[in-house]
Amino acid sequence: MKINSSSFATVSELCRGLPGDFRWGAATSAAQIEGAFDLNGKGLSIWDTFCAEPGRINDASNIRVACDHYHRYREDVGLMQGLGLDAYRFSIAWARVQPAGSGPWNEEGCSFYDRLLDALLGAGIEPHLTLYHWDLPQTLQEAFGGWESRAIVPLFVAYAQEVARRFGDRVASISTLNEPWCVATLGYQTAQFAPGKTNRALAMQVSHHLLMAHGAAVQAMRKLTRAPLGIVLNHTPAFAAEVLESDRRAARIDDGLNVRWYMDPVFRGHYPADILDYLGPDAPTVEANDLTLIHQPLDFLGINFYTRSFISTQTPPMPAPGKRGFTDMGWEIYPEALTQHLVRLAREYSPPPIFITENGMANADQVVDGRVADVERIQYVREHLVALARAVELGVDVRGYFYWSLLDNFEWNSGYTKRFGLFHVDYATQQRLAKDSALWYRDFIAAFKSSRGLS
Ligand code: IFM
Repeated sequence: MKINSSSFATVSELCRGLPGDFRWGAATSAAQIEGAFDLNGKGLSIWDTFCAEPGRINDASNIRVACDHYHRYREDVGLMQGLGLDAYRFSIAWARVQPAGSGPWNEEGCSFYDRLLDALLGAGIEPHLTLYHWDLPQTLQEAFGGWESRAIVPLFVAYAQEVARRFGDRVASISTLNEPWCVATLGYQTAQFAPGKTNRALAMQVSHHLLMAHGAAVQAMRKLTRAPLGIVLNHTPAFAAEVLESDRRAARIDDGLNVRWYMDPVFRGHYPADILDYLGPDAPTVEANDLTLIHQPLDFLGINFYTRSFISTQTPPMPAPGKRGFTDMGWEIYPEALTQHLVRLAREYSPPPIFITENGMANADQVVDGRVADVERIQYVREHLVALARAVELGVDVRGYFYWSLLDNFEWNSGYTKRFGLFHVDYATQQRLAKDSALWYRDFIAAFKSSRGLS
């Protein structure tokens, strides 16, 4: 079935400024799709523990089976191939390959990723590997508090080195961390994510250890692999309501905590001074040379973009206008922020080439007569591609786009209640069904390639 061909023809035209070798992909992460939570020697992760705590996950679900990708990866690679994807972004479950997070490696766990990589390469799809997408081995959490201690850094480095040795020659890139802001803030300040703590000082210390682990792992992996190395950051640009004077100040702090707290040390070698002031006693302990370690040359920057944050200090706060509506996560749809933000990053940081490593929407999808007519998602993707293309026209070096997510999957504390996938998953049968957005994306990629004589 062809979907709405006029809309992708227009986008293809609007995307004419993108380089011919622009990568079209989709993304997932291990904990959200693999299942097989304790199979073949896999150790538990902090998300297994978190899911078992009453009240943590909205639908009281867990990640024991998820999308059963561990057993269905061939079928899933087939789905990617059917869409004509160039690239697939996935993560390694640390506890699958090294069950306790230190010590012996689990050959059966490693062989799963060997098979996955072989299947992807056989299908002509570039694998983009992420080392850490939130599923810390539980043993490390219990032994010394995981990211709460500097002791995590050498262990993460050893893990990264072994991954680089085993898989580095077959992957198109390695990202150290996915969204360290979420790990630190949602895991340690707001308790929405594992391990579920509420301590801002600890959250900031965790963010520092994450950044150190990133820098140290990049430095160590350079000697072992020629794969491009980078980091993936989630950016939610802050827009002030600009009703009160204080709105602008609050937006600057929000930006500082979400964007500059990670960009400044990675690309400039220091933390933002205004945020250190703002944090006061909650600022992390930083030792000599930590920032030099964090400030490593990178080959790419991954940006995950979903929405903006609208900052109002009024009581009650002024709501975001939401002219284009809100997703099923309640996130405002505001694609223009993507253009503005990319241009700002290029201007302020001169980063290496950027990949949009995640972008997508949760939608209240319904299967009706064997079809999911998710027009809202098609519209969302189209508008974000237009915004991305505009940034490229304005001179930003963006090399690829990964839709989040390939499949409906475990959406962390929302459990299975939010559907982000291009493919609908019936969790009772594990049947995958291409939504209209998947067919649109397939046809769009084909149109883009044919417009460049690539197919
Ligand atoms: O599902 C998550 C993903 O794991 C990280 N980035 C945001 C997505 C949607 O919330």
